[in-house]
Amino acid sequence: MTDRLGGSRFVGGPDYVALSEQTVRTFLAPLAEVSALLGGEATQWTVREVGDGNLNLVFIVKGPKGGIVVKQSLPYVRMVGESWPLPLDRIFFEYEALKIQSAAVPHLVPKLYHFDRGMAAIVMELLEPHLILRKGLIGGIRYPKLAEDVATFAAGTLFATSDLGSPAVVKKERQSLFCNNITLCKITEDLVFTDPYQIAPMNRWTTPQLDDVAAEFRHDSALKVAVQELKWMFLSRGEALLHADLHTGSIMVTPNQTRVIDPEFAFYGPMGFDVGAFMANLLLAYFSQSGHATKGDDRRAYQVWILETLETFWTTFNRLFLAHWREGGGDAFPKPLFDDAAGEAALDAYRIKTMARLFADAIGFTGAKMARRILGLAHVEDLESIIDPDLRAQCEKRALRMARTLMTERQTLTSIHEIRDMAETIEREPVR
Ligand code: SR1
Ligand code: MG
Repeated sequence: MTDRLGGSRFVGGPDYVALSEQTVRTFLAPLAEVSALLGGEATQWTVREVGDGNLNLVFIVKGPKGGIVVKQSLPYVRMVGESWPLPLDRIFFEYEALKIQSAAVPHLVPKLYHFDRGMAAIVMELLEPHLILRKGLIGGIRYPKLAEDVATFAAGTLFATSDLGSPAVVKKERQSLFCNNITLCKITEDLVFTDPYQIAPMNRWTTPQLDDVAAEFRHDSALKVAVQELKWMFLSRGEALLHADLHTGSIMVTPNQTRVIDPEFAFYGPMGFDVGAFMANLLLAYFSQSGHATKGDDRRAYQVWILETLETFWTTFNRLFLAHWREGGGDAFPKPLFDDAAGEAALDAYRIKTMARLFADAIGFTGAKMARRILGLAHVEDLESIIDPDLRAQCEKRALRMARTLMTERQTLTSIHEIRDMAETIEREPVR
């Protein structure tokens, strides 16, 4: 079997077999720690396959004492089928990334119980009663701690894995490992940065309502330069270990708790990509709200909450990242070089300038991650669940207008207030 690049990177064990609700018990029974967590006998365990993502199998297993989750890679893209093979070993990158993230922000990622590379499976904590954030946003639920928690996750993981927060030798070892996550990076390179801007077999959009705007995206040279600059950054700037798929389907929540899951796309890339991914998905949720309005709730108040969350997320990320940097810990900008007042002032001015650059990067990636969910292969439930195609297209056109502006004007948009104002203005104005 060959992958999309023509190579063979299927590093599952010779005994790899996709699990089923029937075989999960046999897989788990010999694992002492897992069996103890579940309690009772394997015959008493209930198993349910619940995966609704694009790629993998996910089983929830419950026993008399407790529950766990088994996540297993399939050797192909679940949402497309066996015609699109994928390396099983993506689960290895997910496992390695989860370990690194858990060292930086243990309270924000699931606990790991077992990893079986041959079976391409991770056994981990069952997050209950957590809900996938995207579903909560569609349902109009408020999460008071969300902005701060995701900012803590992003600032903590990005800083700790960058040259600002880790010794160069550690970073290089990790970078050399994660640079093998080639096929999943290529998915992003194609689906986020390339396909929405050309005729591609897997693209789809609400048609005929969006035909014109899709064509405009394919013919707008300034936009294509802007998105290719972002792609170049994604390809070449290994600043930190990214989650690299930080959308609202990769976050599980209760009103009091947040957990970030699913880092199988992890690799060393530009930090703004993770920040932008989260902001993009908040904005997609924002623009989809009129499609979820009911007689009793026009969702306006909820939209205000989403924009407040966006603003708090960036301001908290900015503050926390700067705080980490002022503490230091990495090989870049060693403290002894700046040990007098003038040195410290110069360094701090540079830190502030870097955060402005990171904001501009993040804003550009926000735009790219919004557009791909409307014009590319993989869409989002926020918009897809709007049944009336005219109403859905109206929400999508607004989101695309914002996406395009974010990509082409990212260097002149300097504050999160401007982003918030832009979203509110676009939402108010009639859709052409
Ligand atoms: C073929 S995979 C489609 C998308 O699903 C994942 O969540 C990533 O976002 C990827 O681009
Ligand atoms: Mg995922």
